[in-house]
Amino acid sequence: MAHSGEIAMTFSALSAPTIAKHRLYYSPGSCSMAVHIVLEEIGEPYDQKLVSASGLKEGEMTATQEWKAMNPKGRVPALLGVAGRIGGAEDLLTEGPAILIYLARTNPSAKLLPAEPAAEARCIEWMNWLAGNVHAMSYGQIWRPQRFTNDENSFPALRIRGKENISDQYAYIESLLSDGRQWAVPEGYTVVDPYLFVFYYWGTRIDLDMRGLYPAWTRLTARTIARPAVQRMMANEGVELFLQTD
Ligand SMILES: N[C@@H](CCC(=O)N[C@@H](CS)C(=O)NCC(=O)O)C(=O)O
Repeated sequence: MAHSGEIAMTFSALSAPTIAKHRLYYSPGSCSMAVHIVLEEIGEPYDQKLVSASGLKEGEMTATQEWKAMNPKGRVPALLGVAGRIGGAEDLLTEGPAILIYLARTNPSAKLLPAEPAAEARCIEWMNWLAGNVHAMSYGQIWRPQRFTNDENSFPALRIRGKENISDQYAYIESLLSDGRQWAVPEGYTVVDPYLFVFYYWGTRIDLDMRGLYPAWTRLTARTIARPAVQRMMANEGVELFLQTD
């Protein structure tokens, strides 16, 4: 693995140490898993730092002053080591899809994003919808209803609506994946597939019968988790998903 705690070192054939090129700020089981997988896919040295989003284990670290000084949006994933700045810390890139595209573009030999503009746009088409509609809207309604209303009495209704939205969106994903394609973008494995993995995993977390309801998506996810890079991310983050597809 290319990471170990604060500063990752890898050793070439001559045992010359290499300092990590990037640092991933992540929360186990969150949308940062997609970036974590892609860092493992490209195999460049990186290190990782926990910024827990759930509050279950380590407290809600995304909401601390310390983290907000780095990323005023108070979210993960974030990747350090990307030239430039839009807000927050210098050289810190936020927004999962932007990070995925950056990593794929800077590591073309990994072939995680098509070079042809129309095919690249298909990947962005997928990720923009997943980030905006499935994540921010539907999972927001389920897990963060306070973002939609101050009225706590409305939280249960919002959670129900969020689950209905997820049902519609997941049925749409299944319909897309049922045409015989192997990966989200038919041409091959891209950064969209690690991103889709996040939403499949979250489906299990909200107790959807993912295998029963979404067989094509389940087969795609089985192919995804068979990849060594995905296995390494899952072991590192303690994420478990057992799929039997026959
Ligand atoms: N638009 C951002 C959303 C990131 C996001 O919401 N991340 C979640 C984890 S999956 C988070 O940091 N949540 C903490 C919070 O909402 O306070 C992206 O796509 O990267």
